[in-house]
Amino acid sequence: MSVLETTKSEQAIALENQYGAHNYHPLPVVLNRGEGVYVWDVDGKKYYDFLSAYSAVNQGHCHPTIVNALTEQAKTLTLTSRAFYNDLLGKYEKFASEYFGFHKLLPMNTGAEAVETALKICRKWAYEKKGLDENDAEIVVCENNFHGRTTTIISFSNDPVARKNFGPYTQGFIKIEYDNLEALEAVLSTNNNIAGFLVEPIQGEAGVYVPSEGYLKKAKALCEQYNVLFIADEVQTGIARTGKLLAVDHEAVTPDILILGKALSGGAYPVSAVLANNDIMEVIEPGTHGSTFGGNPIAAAVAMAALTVVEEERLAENADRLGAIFRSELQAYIETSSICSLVRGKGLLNAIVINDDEDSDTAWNICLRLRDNGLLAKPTHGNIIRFAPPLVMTEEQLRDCISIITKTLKEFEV
Ligand code: IF1
Repeated sequence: MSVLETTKSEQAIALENQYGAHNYHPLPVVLNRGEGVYVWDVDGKKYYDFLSAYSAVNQGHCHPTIVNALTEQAKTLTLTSRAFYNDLLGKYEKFASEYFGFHKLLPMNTGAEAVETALKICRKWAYEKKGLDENDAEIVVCENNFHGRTTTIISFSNDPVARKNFGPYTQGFIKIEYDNLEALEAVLSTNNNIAGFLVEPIQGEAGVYVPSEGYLKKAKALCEQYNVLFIADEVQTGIARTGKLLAVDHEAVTPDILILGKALSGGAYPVSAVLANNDIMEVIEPGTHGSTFGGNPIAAAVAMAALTVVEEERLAENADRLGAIFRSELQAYIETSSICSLVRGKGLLNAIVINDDEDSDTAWNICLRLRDNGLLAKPTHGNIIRFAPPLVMTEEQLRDCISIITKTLKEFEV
């Protein structure tokens, strides 16, 4: 190859650089194929995927059951809009409502849209059922939350990069410390205008921050006591990722409003949803909310297939079992490590903390070396590396991955 020639990877990256908005800083690897726990780059190199598209690909890349549902439905009927009925939406709504144990489902496409939907339902419920005066409703959220990218959602983010210069911001949100029941009780007991409490059962973007045992259960009890809706954002933690179908299942909590996205489609198509019981969902009437693509027949077919795979392949049990192995093996390594100080997580949603400043590039460099060694992961908050492989992984594959990770960390030990 002459010095002027560029590789296929370099060409793909240069095109994105020139013609795409620069709203991401991807790890330099260009993928063009995926199957199960593996992805391949344009030069044919094979990797373990340890991000799973931020937990959207829990069922593994290009799962045949899901791809088949997608392609068959794509050949039959793709979109009707909600101006007319289609023959799959009702079937899917029944299937998913029963699957998660709610009366009703409202279909959307992306996680952020589903969060917005939940916030709208919560506010309308507060005015029409709880009896708050119009425009007085407030929703309690947690510091270091991540719920998406819309203007309302970033209004209650405290990440300066996500927020700055996108104001003016939406009113009506109160931020309290995550994993702090006293803070929740303090705001609920002193403010009569609280409509809901929006929470991630494990904070993903914050660095896979698992709250104290009992936090969710007691938070739900406080919400009940003060007639406030408990809204669980399970976009990232849901659908078997943490070793149970939902992360709230670890504490036997039933949210008033459940928000799902990502793995609801196994990553094959954008599908999100909000679930609630009739007394809450009935505040939504014709014209109050909607989406052109929400509830389309492809989404319905894909989501039913994706949920069927989760059940048939017992992915929650597998995530639970493999997650325990992952954390105990990594913990054993960390005992004698100077570069890595902590492993935490639940099921197959885990992270390690690298012993360096948040603004150091050590974690980034470790991820580059992991890539060279055949495993793809991405740092979050500078010094934390998230590990979230597809849940269809076998124990043998997981042990192979653990040895890649520990071998790579060893190269950085001082
Ligand atoms: C990106 C993190 C993961 C979410 C929760 C709603 C949404 C998300 C709990 C919105 C989205 C994403 C989006 C992705 C990065 C990512 C992420 F790093 F920010 F934390 F998953 F780990 N609620 N999470 O985690 O869903 O509208 O994106 O479908 O590139 O911004 P969306």
